[in-house]
Amino acid sequence: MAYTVSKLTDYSAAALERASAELLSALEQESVAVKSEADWKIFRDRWVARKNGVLTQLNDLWLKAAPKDAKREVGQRVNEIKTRVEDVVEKSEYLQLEIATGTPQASDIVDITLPGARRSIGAEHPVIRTTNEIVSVFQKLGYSVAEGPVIETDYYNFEALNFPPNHPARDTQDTLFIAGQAAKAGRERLLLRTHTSPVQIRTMETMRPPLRIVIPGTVHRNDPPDASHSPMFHQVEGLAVDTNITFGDLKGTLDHAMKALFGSSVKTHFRPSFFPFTEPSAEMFVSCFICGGSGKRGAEPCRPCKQTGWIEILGCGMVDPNVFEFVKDNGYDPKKVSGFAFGMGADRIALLKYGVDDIQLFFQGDVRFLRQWA
Ligand code: 2NM
Repeated sequence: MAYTVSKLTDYSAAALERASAELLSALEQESVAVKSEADWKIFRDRWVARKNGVLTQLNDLWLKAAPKDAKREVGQRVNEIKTRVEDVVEKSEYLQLEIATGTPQASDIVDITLPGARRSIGAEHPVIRTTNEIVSVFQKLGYSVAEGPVIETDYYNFEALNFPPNHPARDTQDTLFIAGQAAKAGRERLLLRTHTSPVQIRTMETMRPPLRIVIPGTVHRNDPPDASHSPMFHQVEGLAVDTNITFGDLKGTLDHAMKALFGSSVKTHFRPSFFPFTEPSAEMFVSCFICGGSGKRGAEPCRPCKQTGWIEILGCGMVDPNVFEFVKDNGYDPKKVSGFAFGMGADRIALLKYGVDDIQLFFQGDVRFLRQWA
C-alpha cells in the first residue's frame, strides 16, 4: 500500500516519533524502486511537488492542524523530515549511479560521446570470395571477365555448344525450363543456363580472336538439394582462342592456376573425359591439399580425396571445331584457330578450401556461419 499522510491525533513525542519513522521508511522504500528518469520524476513530484506533494501535505495536515502548544515540536519534526526528503530526492541512488558510471539511465539523456549506431554490413560470402580469387588468377594472366544472362535460350545453352538434340542434359531431369515456351521454336525456348558456357558463345559472336576470357556466374540444374548438390550453384569457366593454341597451353595454364589457388606444392594430373563442346576432353585432378597426397590424416582416412590423394577440380578440353562453326563468321574459322576451355564449380572449391561439409550452409544466409571467413 502506498504511503499517505494522515492527520495527527496524538502529539506526544512518542507518537510523533512513530509517525515520522513510518514516513521515512516509506521514503526509503520508494527511493530504491526508482530505476529510470521517468520513475525519478514521479518520485520527486510525489514527495516535493508544491501542489499536493507529501511535504505540502505535512505542512497542512501536521503543522497547520496542530494545537498551539504542539506547534513547536511538530514544526521541528516537519523541518527534519523536509531536509531528509529533499536530500533523498536530490541524491537518489538512480542519479548517483548515473553520475558514477557516466551512463545515461534513461533514453532521453543524450551522451554525444557514445559511438553512433552501427549498421551491420554482413560479410563477404565464401563462394564469392573463392570466385574472385579464381577470377583474379586468370586476370593476372591477361584474361578479361565476361558475364551474361542467367535465363538463356536452348540455342546458346545447348545447340551452339554441340549438344545433340536428344542429349540427356536437355532433359527436364537436368535442366530447369521456363514455363509456357512450348509455342516457340526449339532453339528459342528459354531455360535457366546449366553452365556459363553460353557466355563464351555470346562473347565469340562479338569479339574476334585472339580471345582470353573467364566467366563467373550462377547456374541452375534440376538436382535435389543435398550435402553436395544445390539447384543453384556457381561456376567459373574460361576460354582461350588464338592461332596454335595447344593442349600443352591448357596444361601449363591450369597447372599454374591450381598452384596459385591451392599452394605452389600441389601437383596436377589429367584423365580423359568427354564433353560435347571439347575434343579431346579431360578432368583435372589436384594432389590433395588436405592430406598432402598421402590419402591419410594421421591414422584417419582423408575424406576430401577419399584416400586417393587426388581431388577432381575441373573439366577442360580443346574447343570442338563444331563449336567454332557456329561463330565462324566472326573470325573463328576452325581451320585457322584453336582454343582450350575449362569449367569449375566455385562452390565445390569453396567447400574444400574452407573445410565445409555441406553446400546448403552456403545458401541459408546465416550470417553467423558466413562471418567465420570475413
Ligand atoms: C567445362 C569443361 C570443358 C567449355 C567449353 C566452352 C566453349 F564454349 F568454348 F565451347 N565453354 N566452356 C568447357 C569445357 C566447360 O566445364 C566443366
